[in-house]
Amino acid sequence: MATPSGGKLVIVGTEQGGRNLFIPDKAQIPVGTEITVEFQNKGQAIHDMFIQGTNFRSDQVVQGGKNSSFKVKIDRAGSFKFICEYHQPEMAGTLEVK
Ligand SMILES: [Cu+2]
Repeated sequence: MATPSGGKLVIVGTEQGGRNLFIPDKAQIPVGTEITVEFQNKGQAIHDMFIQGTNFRSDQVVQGGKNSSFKVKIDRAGSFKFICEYHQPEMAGTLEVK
């Protein structure tokens, strides 16, 4: 479970053992608070990170070895799925907002 540190939440996208995945695939942020998500592509493939049910997303194309930071502020508590649009459904995670 990842939580923000200094207002920043780091989520890695990569490949391991032939699978595409987020590390970690569970994170928690406070409701109504703006944080910066730094999505780090540490793999070889193109990945992205999109928080479903919101407009918050990384750049649509994040090349291997690159990062993409974006602001997130969600005003309602709940559980939000985040996905890589290139590798769904396997590459997904859960963001808890509370
Ligand atoms: Cu991906």
